Amino acid sequence: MQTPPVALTIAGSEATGGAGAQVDLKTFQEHGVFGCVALTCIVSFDPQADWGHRFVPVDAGVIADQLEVITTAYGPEQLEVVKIGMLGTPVTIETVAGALRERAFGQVVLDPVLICKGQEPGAALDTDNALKEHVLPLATFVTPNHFESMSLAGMESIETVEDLTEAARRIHERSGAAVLAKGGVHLPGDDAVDVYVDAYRTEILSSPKLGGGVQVAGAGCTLAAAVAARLALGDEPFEAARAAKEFVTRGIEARLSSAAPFDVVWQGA
Ligand code: PXL
Repeated sequence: MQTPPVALTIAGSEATGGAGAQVDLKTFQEHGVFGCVALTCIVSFDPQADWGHRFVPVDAGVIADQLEVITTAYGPEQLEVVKIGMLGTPVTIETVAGALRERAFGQVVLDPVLICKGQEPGAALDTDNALKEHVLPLATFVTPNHFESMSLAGMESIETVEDLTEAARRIHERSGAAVLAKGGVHLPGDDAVDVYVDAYRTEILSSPKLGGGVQVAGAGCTLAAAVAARLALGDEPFEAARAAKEFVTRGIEARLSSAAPFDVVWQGA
C-alpha cells in the first residue's frame, strides 16, 4: 500500500454534516487523502428559528494548539496542502494567518466564506475585511461564490459570464492565486457556469443546473475540499478545478434530503 498524501482543513463544524469540516474530511477520504482538522467554530442551525445559525467560536489559543500539533506531526513534505473554510471572527483570522505565515504550505486553498446562507450581507464586515487583508494574500487557490466574487472584486453586480470573468481576473490580480469563481444558480441560463483564471489561462466550466429549485448546501465546501484533495494528489490547478467540479456535480445529483429546508451534497456518490 502506498502512503496517502495528508491534507489539513481549517474549518468550522456544522453539526448535521452538510457543510464545514465534516464535508472536508468526507471529501478528502473519497479521494484517498488522509485528512486532519483544526476546528475554528461550531455551528448548530436552530430548527426553532428558521434554521438560523447558532455560532460559537473556538478560543484562539485552542486553534493555535491544534495548528501546532498538526504541523509538528506532519512536516512540510508530508503535509503540503491546506484548505481554509469558515473562520468566523477577526481574532480567528489573525490566529490562522499567523500560523500560515510561520509554516509555509505549498498550496493554500481558500473558500472565502463571508456569510452563510441565511445571514445578512454586511453583518460581519470586520470579518470580511480581515479575511481580505490577512488571508487572501496567502492563498494560492480561491473559490469565491457569486456574492463573494462581488465582494472580493469590488463589483456592484455580476449578471453575466463576462462579469464573472472580470471578477475572477480582478481577484487573481489582487491575490496572485488561481481563482475558480462560481456562478451557481445566480447567472441566467440552464447551465451552472464557473470561471477559472490563473496567470496562464481563462477557462469557462459549464454543467447543467441541478437541484430542481431545491437549495443544496455544502456544494462550496465540497468543491474547495475536492480541489485541495486533487492538489494533494499532484494535479495541476486547472486539472484540480475541473475534477472538483465533476465531483460536486455527482454529489449534487445524489443529494440527501432531510427535515432541514435544504438538501446536502453526498460526497460518497
Ligand atoms: O457553507 C458555508 C459553511 C462553512 N462552514 C460551516 C458552515 C457553513 C454554512 O452553514 O456552517 C461550519
